[in-house]
Amino acid sequence: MVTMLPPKVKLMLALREHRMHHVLWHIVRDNWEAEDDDGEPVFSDAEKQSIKDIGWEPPRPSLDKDGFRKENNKSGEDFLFMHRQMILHVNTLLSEIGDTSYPKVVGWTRVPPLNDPEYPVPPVWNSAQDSIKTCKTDDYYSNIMVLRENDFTNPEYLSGLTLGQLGSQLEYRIHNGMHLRWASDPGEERPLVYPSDADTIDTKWDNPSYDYLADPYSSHVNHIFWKLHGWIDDRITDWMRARNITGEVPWSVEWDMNIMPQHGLIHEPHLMAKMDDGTNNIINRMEEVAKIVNKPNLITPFSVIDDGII
Ligand SMILES: [Cu+2]
Repeated sequence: MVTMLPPKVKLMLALREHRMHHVLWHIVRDNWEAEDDDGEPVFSDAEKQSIKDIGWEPPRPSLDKDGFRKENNKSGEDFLFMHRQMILHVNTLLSEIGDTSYPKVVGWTRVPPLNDPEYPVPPVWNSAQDSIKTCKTDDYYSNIMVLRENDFTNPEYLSGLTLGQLGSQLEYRIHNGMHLRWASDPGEERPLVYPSDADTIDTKWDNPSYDYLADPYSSHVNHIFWKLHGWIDDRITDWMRARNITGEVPWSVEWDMNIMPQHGLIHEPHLMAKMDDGTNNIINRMEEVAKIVNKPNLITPFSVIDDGII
């Protein structure tokens, strides 16, 4: 049965600070090393320095200058860790709410197959980007997605990967495709670059009804995000089993959640009740980062759906 997120959770996730956090986290790490068609870096040295000064330098870039995955720099662990933090965050709020119909995040037990009655693939729309059109096809499921699912649940395959390789492969070889495949026509789409007469992302996109799965500003507001990320997160358990690892997840890198907000959650779930100076400071810093990254030629999050950009 499909259960929707309790309204209180959806409202929390729709807060601007959570939207900003998620979109910036993905944009900064995807584009840190990116170059445009003329071979110019997407972020200049000065811009990178500003982002560093604000505390938002990605610990490890996830893509190289050409948009290919960096599989061996442990950036994949960042992906798994940060999204696990998001799940823990939502679970904390869910346990406070105590709604028995939705006690905690539970991932898909398998990627929804063709014609799944509970999680049908929403229809394609005319203006959808090509990568969305591709991911929604039956062919994409049958020839790519289900094979990847088989790999990522196969102990033999998993045992040959490091945790960082697993995270990188999951993110770009199946997770991005899932975001696009289950996205619904948003009607109006948030422009990736806000207009020159604006100085930040329009607050109209903060409405809880904007929960478009193909935009990281809104994807986590959509209940399907939690099904697919639950599935991704469960692969860590499969991987540990395949490598005979018990106990804690053997993260090989350390995160300091206090000084590096990009790693984890920025707030307690009670955020709506208490906004203090610390919260405002975090939000202001994100607004600064949003200004720096507001430019064309960015690799847009979720657009890398294979080993390369479609
Ligand atoms: Cu994400």
